Amino acid sequence: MQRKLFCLLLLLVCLAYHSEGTKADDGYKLWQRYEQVQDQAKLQVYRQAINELIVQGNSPTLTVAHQELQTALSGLLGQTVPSSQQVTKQNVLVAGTPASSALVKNLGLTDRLKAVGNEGYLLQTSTKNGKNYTVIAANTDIGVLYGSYHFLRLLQTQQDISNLSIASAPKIKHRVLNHWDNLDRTVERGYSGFSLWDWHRLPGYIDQRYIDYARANASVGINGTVLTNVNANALVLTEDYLKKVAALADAFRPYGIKVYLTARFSAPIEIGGLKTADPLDPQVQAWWKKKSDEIYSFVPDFGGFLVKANSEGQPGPQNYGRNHADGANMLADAVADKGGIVMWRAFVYSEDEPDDRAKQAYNEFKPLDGTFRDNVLVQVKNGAIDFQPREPFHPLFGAMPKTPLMMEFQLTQEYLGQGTTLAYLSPMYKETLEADTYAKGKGSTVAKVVDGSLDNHKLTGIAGVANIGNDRNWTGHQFAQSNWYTFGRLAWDHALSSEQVADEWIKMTFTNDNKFVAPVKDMMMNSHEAIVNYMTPLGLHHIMGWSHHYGPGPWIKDKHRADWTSVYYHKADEKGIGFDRTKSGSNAVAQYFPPVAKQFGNVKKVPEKYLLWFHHVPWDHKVNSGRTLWNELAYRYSGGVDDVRQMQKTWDNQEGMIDQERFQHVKQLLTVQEQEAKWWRDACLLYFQTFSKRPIPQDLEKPAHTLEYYMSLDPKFVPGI
Ligand code: BDP
Repeated sequence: MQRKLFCLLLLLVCLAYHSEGTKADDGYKLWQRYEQVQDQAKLQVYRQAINELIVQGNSPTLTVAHQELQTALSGLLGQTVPSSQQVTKQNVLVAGTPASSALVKNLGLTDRLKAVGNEGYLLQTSTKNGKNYTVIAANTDIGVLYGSYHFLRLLQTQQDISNLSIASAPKIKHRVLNHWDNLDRTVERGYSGFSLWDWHRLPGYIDQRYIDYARANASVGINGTVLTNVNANALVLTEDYLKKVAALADAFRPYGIKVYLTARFSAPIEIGGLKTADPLDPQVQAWWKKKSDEIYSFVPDFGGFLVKANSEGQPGPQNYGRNHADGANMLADAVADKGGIVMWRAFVYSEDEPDDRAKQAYNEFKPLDGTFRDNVLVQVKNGAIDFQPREPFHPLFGAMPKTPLMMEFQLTQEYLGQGTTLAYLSPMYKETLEADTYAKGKGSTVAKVVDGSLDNHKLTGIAGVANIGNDRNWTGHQFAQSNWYTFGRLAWDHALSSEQVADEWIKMTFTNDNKFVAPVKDMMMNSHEAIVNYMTPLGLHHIMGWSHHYGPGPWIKDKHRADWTSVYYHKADEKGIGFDRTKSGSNAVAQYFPPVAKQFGNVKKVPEKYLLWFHHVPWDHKVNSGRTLWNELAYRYSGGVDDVRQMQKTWDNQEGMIDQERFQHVKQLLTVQEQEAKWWRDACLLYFQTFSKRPIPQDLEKPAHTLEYYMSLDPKFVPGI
């Protein structure tokens, strides 16, 4: 009897453990989990509102929309929704275009549809002949797919769907992931395993991952993917590889995703047998034209090329005395007749140039404004150095009105703690997008430059350097999924708030329970600032470990390039710290429009977060808090560590709210992050103290080791190099 009771108890415990919310979960499903709606009242309402699904039309894209709706609805509603071609029930969910669906055509949406363009959609509640319709309507099949994902998001986040009248269209045309993936499957600056692209088994083997990758991208409106590293390998342009590229393009096409490749500028020599890659040489031009035609024969909707040229040792037009426009235009001509584009990167700085690295891209590119072909976008990183934890916006934004400028954000956390750190990056992206360039007076935000509205460009784009690899959960850190999600959502609509995007992502990824959502959202919202504080507070930058960029390395000096050392950037000495970019220094501030230049150039007016980016500031300088600069630095570094501890507490309180697997994954990584935060704090304060010669304030935690100890740390085989 006792044994029976024990077994029963054991069974109950097991059942409880496996009940909703505690199931083991490896994170593979991202934000597309489609678990049954938790709120019972809402569930009933949804079940009533959708008793039939009608998707008319059978293109590949409509077919995947149909499948996605069916799978998702049966998961979310916990019951199969019958799917038919004719209305037989009372409350019908309809998806289609006026061309694919007579139902959609006759629902009187024609005028409103005009406003949403090629990729947009309407979500509309309406009644006709006594029936109730929830309509997902678009002008194109891909619009229907995007609308379907939006509709599902409403259910996943338990929104009211009883009276829908939503019109949505993307603000930016090309919303593209940049994979820095090599053909040997290593990923430059990748912290989530190896490349998704299994080149060896392509084209014969289509991994289910490719499909799930495409689904995830389409669900947030990403419509392009650059498959290969900007540090390019010409091999990908050879026939064998183009067949593999074609197989990926075929897999992605139904999801509205175009494939792009990086073009190695010296490819005509390396794989074409030519003696030169001079962009003005007719043979070189002919080679690229032929190569492009060949690519289009494999991939008829090939998107075009992304190019890193004359940057960090990569070949480019300057090797032949030509400029960036000469190079970009040659490639642009090669793809123009097929509708291709060239994304030419402005991430350039010269090995031989003694001038401030922050100024060099502007100096090289601004004079070229107006000389690029119509199908060229110049792709500019968010800041002028290189994806630092925080950078002021790049001065090129607003400075090239005749050229469409494409934003390049980094999703992979090269300088932001890499694979171990919880960093929600929406606030950082928004900080740049909302920055005012004053190019055409107040309100000339970076976002308006990028979405084309400031200078009336139709060709617009935004790129995110992907954080995706073959780790089971795609992004290494569970929370890094949020940056993939955010990138897509902001690329579609940069006016969304970081809070809203986080809210959606948490609900879709974990749970709608506000006891979890509210604190976790707060934690995410503060996460970027915490990292900035324990790594590079007050405008410090580029002081991380040599080459792998992991951990602190403010002492890095005497390397073959000054601008790859830390001392070049922080310039600490016994007087103070920071890079003087005002008139008395490099005068980089002058690259901004006057109102911005004035603000950044004035030590009393510069936002404190950029203080040491623009100024060399005495250790005893009083900052906003009333503290001296030295003390403020110490408090910031310590505050960053405290914030991570707070994140740990917040997370610990969530135990039981979600599955153990993801809970433990995040918990362990937060423990690692706390150790790394202390490492940053102690190493940086001890090092800067050798210049400031001032004590660390009494009430702050003391460094655990000596400076020599921190300087001796030399992590090996850091991923991603
Ligand atoms: C830097 C990376 C380097 C990239 C380069 C780039 O350290 O690996 O190749 O940017 O964007 O952030 O080209």
